[in-house]
Amino acid sequence: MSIEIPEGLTELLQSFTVEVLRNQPGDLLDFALQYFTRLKAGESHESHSNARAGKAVNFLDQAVRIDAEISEEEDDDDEDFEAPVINRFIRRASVCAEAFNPDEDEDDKEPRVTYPKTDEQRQRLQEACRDILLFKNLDPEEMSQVLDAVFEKFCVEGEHIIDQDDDGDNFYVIERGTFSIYVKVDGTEKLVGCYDNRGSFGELALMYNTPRAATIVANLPGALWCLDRLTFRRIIVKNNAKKKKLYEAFMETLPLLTSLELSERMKVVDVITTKVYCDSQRIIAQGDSADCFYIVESGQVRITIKRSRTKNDQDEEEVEIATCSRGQYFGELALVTNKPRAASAYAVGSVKCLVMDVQAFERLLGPCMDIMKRNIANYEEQLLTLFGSSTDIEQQRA
Ligand code: 1OR
Ligand code: 1OR
Repeated sequence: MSIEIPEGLTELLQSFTVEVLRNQPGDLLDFALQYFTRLKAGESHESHSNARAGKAVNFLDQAVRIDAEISEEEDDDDEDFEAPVINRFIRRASVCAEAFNPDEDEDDKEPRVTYPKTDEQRQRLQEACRDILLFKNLDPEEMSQVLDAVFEKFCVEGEHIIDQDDDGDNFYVIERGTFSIYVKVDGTEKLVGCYDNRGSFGELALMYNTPRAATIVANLPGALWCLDRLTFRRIIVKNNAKKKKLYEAFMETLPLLTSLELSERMKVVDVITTKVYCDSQRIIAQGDSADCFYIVESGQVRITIKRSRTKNDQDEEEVEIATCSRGQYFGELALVTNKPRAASAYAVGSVKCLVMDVQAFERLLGPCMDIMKRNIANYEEQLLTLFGSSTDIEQQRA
């Protein structure tokens, strides 16, 4: 008895197998569903690869609707717009180094992703992204592309958003929820930090094409905004390349960073953002909880501390205790001691600071801790001179 092999079966399975081997999807069934659905819809591999001749194509690229293609095909028919289909669950099995040349305009080559959003979603998204340092230096057009490209993900308690050593798929901005950070130390996972309803994570693997450096687990049901790897690289990494050119020389002049290797100093550039303050603007408020570290790029910063005018008096005055100018830093004390801000900081004239978040501070500035601790010991001495007894110091710090 002979079994007849239907015409086309071999080719069909072969093409599918090639795509699987190319993409190494985490969820084979999901990948197959996407692949065959697209095939059925006539959006075959071949038709797309013709449209993007010369570029190695993988299935992830196929699933993304490309702006250029949309405009060619449907420019005059906006009403038929269809949400893009992106298999965001595909995890890259291996990542090769993608050199980034900031002088080359990648905009025309890379796919643009758009997830339509309701006004309510867009408002929540803008709120969540407001303080994300990596977005701070983007121009309005770049920011708008980022807002278009992110998609929402709801997570359940205990869900692993990222597993250490995996390849990087997305960058995540927290909409709500708390997330624990674990890092493997001698094979055992150690809790090293936590995100509490704000912040972002997952940028390192995408920036440096390295495996995930930590595991991130949702402690509660929560929500995240996810930015896919391609868009992250096209916009954020490109922006960082510009930043590197601007700040390379300045980094070399900072006494604080002398203990870092050149490559580590460049990583500092990747995570910093610039913030501008006008005259008298408060940068840090004494007693607040801390999440940032500052280096003065230009202008002067006045550090003040509150002091009671008389003993047992609630009436306080602010005394200037130090000024920081170009190349000096402040805001490290609360991060090192894990206490509220010990002093306030105000701009004198127009001030520009480089700002780094606490996670980056802990991750990158470990080797600079000796210098910082020496300085902190100096504060203690100055404080003794200023306030006299150590009991007063404790009161000031309480
Ligand atoms: P990623 O793409 O490597 C894991 O995926 C993410 O965890 C990482 O990007 C960071 O965004 C985030 N060391 C490494 N990654 C960290 C850390 C961290 N904290 C958050 N992430 N350390 C903890 C610092 C508080 C250093 C531990 C030694
Ligand atoms: P922070 O995170 O506590 C306020 O936020 C910053 O002001 C602080 O980190 C330091 O960077 C800086 N002398 C000089 N600078 C200080 C001092 C200080 N305290 C805080 N900062 N002190 C000596 C006073 C004569 C006070 C030590 C408690």
